[in-house]
Amino acid sequence: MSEEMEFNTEYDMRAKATYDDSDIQVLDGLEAVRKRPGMYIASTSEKGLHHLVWEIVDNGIDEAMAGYASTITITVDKDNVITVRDDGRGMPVGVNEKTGKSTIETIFTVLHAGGKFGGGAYKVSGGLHGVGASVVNALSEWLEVRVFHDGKIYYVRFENGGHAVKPLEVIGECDPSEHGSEVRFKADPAIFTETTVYDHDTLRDRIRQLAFLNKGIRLIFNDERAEEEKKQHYEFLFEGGLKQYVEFLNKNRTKIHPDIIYSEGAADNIEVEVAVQYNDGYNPNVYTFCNNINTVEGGTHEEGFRLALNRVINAYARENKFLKEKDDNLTSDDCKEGITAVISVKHPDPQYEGQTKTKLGNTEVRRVVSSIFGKQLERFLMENPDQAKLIMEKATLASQARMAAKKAREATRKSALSSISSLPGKLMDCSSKDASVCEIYIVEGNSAAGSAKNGRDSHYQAILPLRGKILNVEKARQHRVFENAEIRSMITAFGCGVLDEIDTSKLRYHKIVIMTDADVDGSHIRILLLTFFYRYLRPVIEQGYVYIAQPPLYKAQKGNTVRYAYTEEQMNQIRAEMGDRLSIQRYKGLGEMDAEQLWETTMDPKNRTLIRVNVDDAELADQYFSIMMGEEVEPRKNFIIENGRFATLDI
Ligand code: 1YM
Repeated sequence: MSEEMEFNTEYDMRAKATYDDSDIQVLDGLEAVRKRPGMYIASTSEKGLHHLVWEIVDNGIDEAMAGYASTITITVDKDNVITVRDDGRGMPVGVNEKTGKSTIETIFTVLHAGGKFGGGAYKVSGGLHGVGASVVNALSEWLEVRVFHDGKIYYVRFENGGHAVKPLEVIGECDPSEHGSEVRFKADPAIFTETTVYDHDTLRDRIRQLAFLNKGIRLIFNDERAEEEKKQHYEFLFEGGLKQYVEFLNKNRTKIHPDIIYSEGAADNIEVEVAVQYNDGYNPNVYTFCNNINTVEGGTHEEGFRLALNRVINAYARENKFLKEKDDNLTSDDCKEGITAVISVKHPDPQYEGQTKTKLGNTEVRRVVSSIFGKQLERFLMENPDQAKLIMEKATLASQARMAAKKAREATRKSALSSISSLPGKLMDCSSKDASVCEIYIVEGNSAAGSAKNGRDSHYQAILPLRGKILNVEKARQHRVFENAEIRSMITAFGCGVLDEIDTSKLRYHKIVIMTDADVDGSHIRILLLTFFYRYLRPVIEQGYVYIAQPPLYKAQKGNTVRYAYTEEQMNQIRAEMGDRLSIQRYKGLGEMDAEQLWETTMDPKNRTLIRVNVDDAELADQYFSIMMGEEVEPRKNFIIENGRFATLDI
């Protein structure tokens, strides 16, 4: 803990961030944004569409974090029009000197005007994608702004690529006590060609997350689209902040100690909030944020956290004789086994690094987090000796298991690295050695594997049959995982190692295809495999190498015409198209298909549909695995009902 550190919880995040009407730098128009939207938002797919919402919500959050707003309401209308409203000061209603137009028109028509400009201002919530309100306007079919201020309602509407229809005007009166800003927009379908329909769960989950990350701010979400099975109205307000976030993340887990370790503080203009609780699982779940952005690649805040956790736990373990003099220190992994932790920092000038620019780089953050969290963790252990004991026992057990695992793992790694001759015997490898074209099908069951073997193109398609049961890695310590025969053969076949030793450049197949039956058992095996990939081979998922094969559900035949249906809807359509006297076969398993059928329907790149697995949201994936693999039946049932989207395996 450094002596010179100052703790200043009164830090004003907006210290130099006041704008006035003349501050706005006049930049290029919106034409450029419409021409090349990809340069301004992540993409014009569903992800980019949701981005528009976050851009506007961020402005409301900024106003709330500055202390002026307390509630932000987000509404999706039937026609997928978004309305975001806050109860802050209201955007400035004056005229901008440089542009001669209203400040509001300037914010919405001049690139970057609403975000960082003139050097002094910064946005706390944005930063990564903080492209500003003008980009949202540029990519909307139309956009309206209302400001409630001094008893008046100010209004301006933009159309046609972001042009104001009329200058800002007063369109009515409101109660003089009312104040705030409202932005309403409709995403332009000419830009968002894939979809302009917002996903209920995506909106709800992120809004809830923003409420956890910004304690005391009320976030309201209304989904007005008629969807009977979904609740329409949510109100999120968490006075406990990250403490409640960890409670939420751990709700389906068995906690090993009752109280959440919570710490917050500020130093050097950096605000820090950390919450931690251990569960009886073996995997760590550590989520980090900077300025509300999920820094999935970690960075200096995570390093600071890890340093403190290590330092404090080892010191306590030695002092209280959980470690003997001759024992080695507990490693970082030992201290993290079964931990659920959320780390959130707010920084005036974040630097992002890494492949996806989601790794926090500011070096001073390491020291600040380590000092603030370390101090409060130390205090928690001192004040709660019973809970401290449980944590110490967990970490020391982890350490013993780690040593056993190391031995098992070395054996596996040796075989993984040695020559091709040690590839698993049941692997039917392909002849090509060019990983970029090679595919490996992980196939459940012997008869299916037989069909796959005979149907495949052996030049680039390898088959790995799974015989034994796949281990549930969520419920097993590492050394058990590495002893499992099916898992060993996958690791050896893939050739890229696992966990922190993974090197995806050594991956022998750039498509790993999970091919299981389209029934309950099949989906269970698929989830077990995905859990293993997620926990032990995550970069392989992240880099897009994992796929799910989609075998057909039905074969429909009339005379010489044969058609396959992959969904119930398709089957209905085929029925409608082909009329009666149709012979329909329902496939119960892959094994029922002969080699030719399997090739034609599921393996031939010309016809097949492969679903790429992605991990967009680690928190959700993690919940998914802990619930799907856990012992409790009720949460699993509810989760499946609530999260229908997992049917598409977008984990
Ligand atoms: C529904 C979205 O944008 N609220 C909002 C935005 C601003 C202000 C208040 C605001 C900020 C300041 C002074 C300041 C913005 N103002 C600007 C700019 N909600 C939403 N609420 N007065 C009002 O930062 O000093 C940009 S955003 F540039 F005009 F100052």
